[in-house]
Amino acid sequence: MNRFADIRRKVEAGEPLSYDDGVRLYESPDIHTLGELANIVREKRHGRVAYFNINRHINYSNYCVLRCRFCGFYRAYPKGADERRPPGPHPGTDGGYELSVSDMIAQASRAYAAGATEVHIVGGLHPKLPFSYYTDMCAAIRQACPHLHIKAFTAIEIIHFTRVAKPRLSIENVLTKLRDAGLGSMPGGGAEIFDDRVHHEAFRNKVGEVEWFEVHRTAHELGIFSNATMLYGHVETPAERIAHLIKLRDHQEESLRLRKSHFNCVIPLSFIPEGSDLSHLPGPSGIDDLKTLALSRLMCPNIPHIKAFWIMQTPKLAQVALDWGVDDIDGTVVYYDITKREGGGTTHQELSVDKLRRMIAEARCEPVERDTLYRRVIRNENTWRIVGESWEVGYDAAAEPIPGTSDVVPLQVSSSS
Ligand code: V47
Repeated sequence: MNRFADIRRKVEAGEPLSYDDGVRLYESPDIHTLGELANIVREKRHGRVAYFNINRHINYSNYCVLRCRFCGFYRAYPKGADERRPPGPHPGTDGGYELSVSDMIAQASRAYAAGATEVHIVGGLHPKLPFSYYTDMCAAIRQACPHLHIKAFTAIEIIHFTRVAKPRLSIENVLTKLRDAGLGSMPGGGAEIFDDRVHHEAFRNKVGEVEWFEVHRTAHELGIFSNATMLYGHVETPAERIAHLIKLRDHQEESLRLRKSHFNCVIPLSFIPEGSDLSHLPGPSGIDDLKTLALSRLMCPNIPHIKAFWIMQTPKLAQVALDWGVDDIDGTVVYYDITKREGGGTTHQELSVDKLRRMIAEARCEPVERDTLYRRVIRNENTWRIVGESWEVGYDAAAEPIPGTSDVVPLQVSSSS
């Protein structure tokens, strides 16, 4: 019964757990005590509140210069393609696409008109698009949707932009230009697992932890908030996950002490093998998901939120995880192209606000709609505002965010301009 008395004492006293504590907890079959301990940290910070948001994920292109083995999203850029061609789908190139800036405005505007507070924008490392494409995209969305929060670009994309910019730019310059154009904060993608062996085996040519942390350090120095992910359940060991989480905790400790902003959230991403070069692997089990989410809560008590991204953990497991340290389940999402289940599935992956609220309430939590920075969103029939802000935004909850919904693959709809 008292197997974890020493760890419980540390958790209750708010002391950091050691690497050995983390490994011991992972190796124990007692997932209930693990969940209970994680919930001590969760409830100290958030009580029974569980957050969701009304958001829209938009993937601007799946062309990528990398070939990460865990990724089923990337497509090779066609050899000999005319770089001056208008962005759009390119039949015969295995489903490759890139959206024009006007496609992006159209998608963001529809989401905004239907009441979304956030667009989450990421894509592959496109070999040809100039840096101005990304600043133009942010500026155009900012102009069309003044209060829509633009959360965009993983640390890996930011490094890519430093290289495609002509002349090359520093990380600080890239982030400053994007922020001036409208970027609000950064998502946590591209972290995978901070370990040389795993890096070599699963994503050899991607920039590694040094650069990933450098981007987030610079963002935090500039006052840009960001998130942090961990992709688990492929070729890494549980002990390597613990080491990854401790690196995030150490970075956060520095950012809280020295910088203007910090990580808001850890998102442990459950590996989906379908469509990747690692499709022979089984992917994490439900127990493994729960253990990893709970350990993320326990190992990183200085990072405010732990998110179960329902697209990857599934809505059912994300709901149960609200008792395993999780306080956030992401949002409505609507379209998601990076991972798809069930034999390649559709990009239309959506949960309604009603469904999100019901899932949370059924788990005996209080559903709270947040904005990207975890401020409460207050809605009336057709306006929303954020607590502490003087402006409000009108919307039409009945508006269909994207015409045609489920059978349309909007990422392949292009306009030329
Ligand atoms: O960087 C790629 C991962 C990430 C697979 O910050 C895969 O709020 C599972 O970062 N199975 C993108 N994961 C998603 C991401 C994210 C998602 C939700 C919220 C936030 C946030 C960030 O997806 C990539 C990569 O690590 N990924 N392939 C796969 N087969």
